[in-house]
Amino acid sequence: PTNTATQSSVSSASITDDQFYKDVINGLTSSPKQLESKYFYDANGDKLFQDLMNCAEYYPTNCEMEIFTSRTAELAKAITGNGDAFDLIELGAGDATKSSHLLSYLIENKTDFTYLPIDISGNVINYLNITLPVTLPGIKITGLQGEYFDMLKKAASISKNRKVVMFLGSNIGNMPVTDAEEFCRELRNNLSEGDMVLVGADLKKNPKTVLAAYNDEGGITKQFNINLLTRINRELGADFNTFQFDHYAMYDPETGACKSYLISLAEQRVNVGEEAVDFQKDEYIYMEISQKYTANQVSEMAERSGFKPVSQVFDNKNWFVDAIWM
Ligand code: AVJ
Repeated sequence: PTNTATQSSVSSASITDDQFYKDVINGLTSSPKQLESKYFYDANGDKLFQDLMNCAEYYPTNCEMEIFTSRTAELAKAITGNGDAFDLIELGAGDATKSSHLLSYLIENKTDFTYLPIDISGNVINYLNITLPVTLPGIKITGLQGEYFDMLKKAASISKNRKVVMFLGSNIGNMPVTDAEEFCRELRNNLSEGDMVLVGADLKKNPKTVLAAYNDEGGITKQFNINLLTRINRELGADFNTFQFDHYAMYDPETGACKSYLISLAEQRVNVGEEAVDFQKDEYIYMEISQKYTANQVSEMAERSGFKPVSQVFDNKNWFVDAIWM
């Protein structure tokens, strides 16, 4: 199929230097083809993820929300030290709906802390910087837009306070197990003695429950994946025909890996910037992993990456855990 590309509206000189462009070309010229799920979150992707969180099948947000609303005191007790000021850093803060329950509890209890949300999305950081001082009067907030470790280093250069790093929503699941472990080790290396982390992980459960969350009846997960193709079209002057791709999700209860793919419905050529990418019919693009763990595997990961597991807080169904490590 031929599409009418609109590359004239894009200055390719700047685009080819762009990290997004490099990552997309790299992924689409690899075998098998892949794209990075961290790029799902443009303004449209943020909105689609909001829709996902509101859809019946997508349970992780509700589970962690239950932990943050009904076990707030426990979480606060675990992370509050001797009363000295500390920095509460959140990696991938999103709209901070979960953490705001903890923030509100800490403020009410006159805890001395500064909230430093870090997110790849500039929309998200602007939103938090503007709305949180209104919804949570008295909050000290410094939003940081960028990659996690760049911004973590920046946070450490701004303040020498003890750090508590939150990594919620099972965002850790968007890495394969060995990468997640490496990520935790790097996190540990960026922290000091006495610093803590609060990691949210989605737990292994009935495989049908997991699969349904990533294969919803309403097709929001499909749109969420397809939106990355639309983003590539718009931002990188590509000509994906989004109707020629379908979404496929699978969950392996043995490994705990839940993976999403986009399947090419036809033999087709897609132009991305200066590159032509050929697809076989039925060829897949590997889009995302959402890894599930047992509670023990979460503690093992802590230990293997140089942390000490301190405590674990579960929702009522034991579908999700917020683990505290030192
Ligand atoms: C935001 C990474 C936690 O993997 O469950 C939701 C993203 N992908 N549905 C997840 C997502 C498909 C989500 N995280």
